[in-house]
Amino acid sequence: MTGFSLVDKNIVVVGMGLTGLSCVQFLLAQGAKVTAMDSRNELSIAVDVPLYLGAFDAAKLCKADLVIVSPGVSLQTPALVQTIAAGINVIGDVELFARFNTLPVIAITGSNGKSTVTHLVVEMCKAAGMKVLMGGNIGVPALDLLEQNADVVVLELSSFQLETTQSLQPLAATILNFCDDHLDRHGDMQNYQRIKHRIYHNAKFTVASRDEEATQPLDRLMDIGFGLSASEQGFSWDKNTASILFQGEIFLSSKECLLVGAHNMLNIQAAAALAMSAGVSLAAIKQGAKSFGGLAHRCQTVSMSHNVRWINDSKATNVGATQAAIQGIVESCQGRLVLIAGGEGKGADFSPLADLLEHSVDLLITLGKDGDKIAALKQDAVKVQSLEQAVKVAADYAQPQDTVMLSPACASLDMFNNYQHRGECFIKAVQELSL
Ligand code: UMA
Ligand code: ADP
Repeated sequence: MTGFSLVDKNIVVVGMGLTGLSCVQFLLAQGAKVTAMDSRNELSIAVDVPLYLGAFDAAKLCKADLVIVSPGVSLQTPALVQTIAAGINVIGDVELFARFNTLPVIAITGSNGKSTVTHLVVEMCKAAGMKVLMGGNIGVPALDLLEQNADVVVLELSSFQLETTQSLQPLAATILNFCDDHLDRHGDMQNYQRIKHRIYHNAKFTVASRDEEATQPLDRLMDIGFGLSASEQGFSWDKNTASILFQGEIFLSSKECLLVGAHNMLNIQAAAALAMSAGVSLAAIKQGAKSFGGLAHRCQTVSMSHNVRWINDSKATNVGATQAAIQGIVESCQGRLVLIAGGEGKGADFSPLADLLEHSVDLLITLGKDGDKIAALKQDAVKVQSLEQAVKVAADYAQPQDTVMLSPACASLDMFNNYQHRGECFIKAVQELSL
């Protein structure tokens, strides 16, 4: 956006995490007068601007020229409701990024697969010799990418970020899929989907699932589709040859890929469609897809001790991810499947798991705040108090050829710092079994 000056503007940054800190640095460099707020009572990091801790002060917010709110802070927070009602512009860091960015952007959202698709697109662009920047919900605040030279920026965007973004004009955008997630924050599925659809506003090319209409743009036809059945158009899947098709012709056999499971075949298709929109050749797309081995904490085999396969899928923080993980893993199970699930359910309905729990899972072990709700879906589920205890129960039960998978269908914050911490605790507990 040209002509948008921040010089001498009174700007309040709300939330002093990764996003807030990146906003403060950016705004200071732009010559703004910056104030920071965080609802914690203490902050262990130094901030270069006046900082107000504790309950947000609506009076201070209402005097600002602009308020930048971190994704983890709900717009329903009473002080922000008051600020918005007072007519103050409240935006997020991605909106600020969009107003200053001059590079082509590939934007990715969806309930599951965002990080995997983001990395796949990056690999495909790199295989084409492009200089590529990656950021957003993936852990690198979007503003940190400004001022860097590149051919393309690949952004993973959450519903929290899209809720406060209007000006992004992606070269290509996708909603990968939908399942119940973050309903504690967004209220209901309709509102959650409405927020995610903001990614298509002003997008040049749109990529969506042929199988899931809700992912498709509301006001135009999608440009490239992907799906789990064969199609003459876009990317698709041929069950008979277990291959990804492009315009009805075999493009890539699943055997050539390191990624496994139907959900990952969809992820490769979506990434291919996005990369193609950015001008990446089919050869480079194929090369990128073949070389990508997946990310930590997503269906990762972490031990084969005593011939039992232990899988860490700690990043499965919602029901859809755990469904995909069970479906993907069952195909390669030689023995029984033990599932460890539970945590902070974020208001989700767990009943879509019932069928898989009954037919594909032999033993269910649950823990965490909403563990009991999952346990109620399967007879003889074992409820435990800690992940270490869950691993012990699983180890006592498992025989050679069996698989034990941590795929919680819940966020981790009731018991752990984040999903990485939960995954690392799982790996440690599994490693300690063989000591
Ligand atoms: N805070 C308040 N009041 C509140 C809530 C939070 O003051 O009511 C403060 C906290 O005390 C803390 C700061 O805000 O100091 C944290 O801000 P934040 O929660 O927005 O987190 P950031 O560190 O800025 O990280 C965010 C994203 N986090 C969330 O959306 C919750 C990161 O995504 C993202 O990588 C990062 O920006 C860079 O863009 C993480 C995430 O969990 C991975 N995302 C959710 C998900 O994937 O499900 C959406
Ligand atoms: P996100 O960034 O959206 O959380 P990730 O790529 O990190 O997505 O994957 C998170 C979890 O979702 C993983 O545990 C994985 O098993 C599952 N998953 C990955 N891709 C898909 C997909 N296309 N559909 C359903 N689940 C998926």
